[in-house]
Amino acid sequence: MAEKETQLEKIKRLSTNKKQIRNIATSAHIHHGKTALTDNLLAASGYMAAKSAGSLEAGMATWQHADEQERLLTVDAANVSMVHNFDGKEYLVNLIDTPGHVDFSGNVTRAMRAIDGTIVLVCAVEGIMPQTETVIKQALRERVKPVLFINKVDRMIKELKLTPEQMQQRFVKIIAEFNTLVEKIAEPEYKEKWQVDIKDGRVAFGSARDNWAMSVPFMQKKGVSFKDIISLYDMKEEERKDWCWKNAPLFEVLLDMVVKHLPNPDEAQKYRIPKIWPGEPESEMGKNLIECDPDGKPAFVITRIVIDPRSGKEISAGRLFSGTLKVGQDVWLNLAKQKQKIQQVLIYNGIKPEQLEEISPGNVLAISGITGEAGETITLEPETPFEELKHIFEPVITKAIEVSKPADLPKLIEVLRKVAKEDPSLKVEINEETGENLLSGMGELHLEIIENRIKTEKGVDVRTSPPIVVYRETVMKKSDQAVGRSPNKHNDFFLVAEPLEEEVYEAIKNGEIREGRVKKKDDQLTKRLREIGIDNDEIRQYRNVYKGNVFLDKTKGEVHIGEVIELVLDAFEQVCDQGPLAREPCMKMKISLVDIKLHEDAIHRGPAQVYPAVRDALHNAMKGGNAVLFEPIQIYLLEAPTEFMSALTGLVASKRGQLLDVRQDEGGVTIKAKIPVAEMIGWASDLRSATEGRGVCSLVDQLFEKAPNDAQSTVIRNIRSRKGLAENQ
Ligand SMILES: Nc1nc2c(ncn2[C@@H]2O[C@H](COP(=O)(O)OP(=O)(O)OP(=O)(O)O)[C@@H](O)[C@H]2O)c(=O)[nH]1
Ligand SMILES: [Mg+2]
Repeated sequence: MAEKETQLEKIKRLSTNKKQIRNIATSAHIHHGKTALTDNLLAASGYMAAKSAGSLEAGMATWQHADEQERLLTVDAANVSMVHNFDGKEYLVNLIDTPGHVDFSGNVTRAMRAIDGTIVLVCAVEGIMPQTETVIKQALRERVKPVLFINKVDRMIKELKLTPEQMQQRFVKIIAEFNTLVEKIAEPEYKEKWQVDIKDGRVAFGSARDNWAMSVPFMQKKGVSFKDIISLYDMKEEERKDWCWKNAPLFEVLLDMVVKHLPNPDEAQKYRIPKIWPGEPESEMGKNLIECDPDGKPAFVITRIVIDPRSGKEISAGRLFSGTLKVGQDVWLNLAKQKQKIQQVLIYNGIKPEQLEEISPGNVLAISGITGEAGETITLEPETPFEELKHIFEPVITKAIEVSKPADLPKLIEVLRKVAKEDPSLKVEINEETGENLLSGMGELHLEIIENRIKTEKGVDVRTSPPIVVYRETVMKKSDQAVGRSPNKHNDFFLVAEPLEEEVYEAIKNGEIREGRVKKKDDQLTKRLREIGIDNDEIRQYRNVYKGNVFLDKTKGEVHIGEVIELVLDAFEQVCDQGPLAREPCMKMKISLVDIKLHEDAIHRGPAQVYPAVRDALHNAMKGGNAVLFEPIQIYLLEAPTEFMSALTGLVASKRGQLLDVRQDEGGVTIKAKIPVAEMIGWASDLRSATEGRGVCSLVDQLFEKAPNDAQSTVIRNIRSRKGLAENQ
């Protein structure tokens, strides 16, 4: 039977056997070798010619956009599936190759929802880098278990010419740093359990490009020593390839590690579901999810949307956590609140999505016929949706985008809606009245790629403005009670604005406190606020958590409050989106409704009365709280040979930057610096010229800080004039 079975039939058979599935990703700092590894794994499973696997020049199999080949980097996450034999059993490995460039790391956040384990790659020469820490954070937040692959060991042998002892020392150092990160980031239960151990085989090392890998258990099995490995590169190329294929096959070492040490969906969902799904674990849905039950109620989460350029059809890839998805099924989209019909269910066969009649839970798969958004939970009837897919960084760079030919405007608007759907890290603001459309992204490269795709793939000729920095508005101190009166003068709202507690803000940012209106008693919110030390009375007053701001209702015994509170919260959200200083978004504010005077008759307190009154009250309260602008700041790690130390520090100083740390060792100089995003325009070329092209930089973190006092009024004036705001607007 085995001979007659096609690859697709085999995948189909394995996809129904939960114990023999692994859902994984590659994740790493930029260019540490994720795609080379993915390509070589695909090649070994017979999906592509071994000759061109992992070859940048020939093009990576998983690169699906021309810009990825042009720029030699991964932009989009790519889903692939393959079959691996381990200990006489076959396993279906669903793998997502993720991008390393920080501008695209939203794709990593979303991929993590679909998988249970990840291969974290670390370049043996560069070691642990800032983005390594970010991917570990992204994985652990979703309870995705990591294993470690130390890659580019060929460079370590050929360039650094290390002895077997030095090589081992270097591995030990990388592993120790990796484990320190796991210890620092993981939840208490996983701090130790998920540290990797070289002896038990949760660490492999090798060369993704040269198609070999090793682990300590594999070395013992094959009787290979570190000395043998070092002398690999003394062999002729053909001879080395043969030796590696026999003694150190990349696919076998890596996929054995995956099968042995990463969980199957059945095991993983038991502890992942309580973290990523906020519903009641004892409910029927809860039990179905925890058991990854094929006969249970279906629950599918969209993690990525691809729009077919020719047919315009949307393919939604994601993870099926429970139940069976079938062609023709009527399903419910919990965020969109709509019924829709599934047209196709697709499973990956290599890189190719192929149609099946139905697919079982615990798989990464795709469906068509649905128009949803990434993060959507698809079920049969309304259910508690999964936790929001919240990215670590926010978009900080914006460009205005306009069409060259006015007749193209409607087409541009349609295209912008599509790109925003395919790339949820992109924020699109469409203003059909003024025609000013804004694109906000994670960095200059991100916007450049999007602009190019609009031109080349979507065929609309567009122009963009120079980058605009998006600021934040907030308050510096607690205001007095401020009032806002409705236009009919029958309703008064009294508000107080004050800075939100740092810990509450952090908890919102980390996703420990969920954003949204607080409808009924929310146990998770109560628990977290209590841990922070917020008193019980105040916890009960929480009504809304919106973009890093909170709204509290402190009124007592007001009979009509229930009828207007939703309107009050609408107006609060409007001001959070566009603050009073320059219509920039607000952050880190605690707004309290302390008193309210309402007209007896509901007809006199509708939206037209409540909205302007609450907005006024809020504007006045923010004024009383010393409203200021915060600017986005990025923390970078800069590296260059030692002779460029003063050039680097000079460059940082010229960008209003601040040195946080300067280190020097045999590898060169490493500087940690804090630089305002407003000064980062043109950074890549400035860095290149300051270091003769030998400096590299990577983003460590992003935050907002008060813009300098002497710049506040100029910046506000500039933003207001750009937006065409009148004095009293
Ligand atoms: N010497 C050496 N080079 C490697 C190895 N693995 C990958 N490379 C090279 O490193 C560069 C980046 O490889 P990719 O596989 O594209 O890395 P990546 O992590 O997918 O990159 P991004 O997705 O853009 O973050 C390419 O030039 C590869 O040929 C390796 O084991 N040894
Ligand atoms: Mg890649």
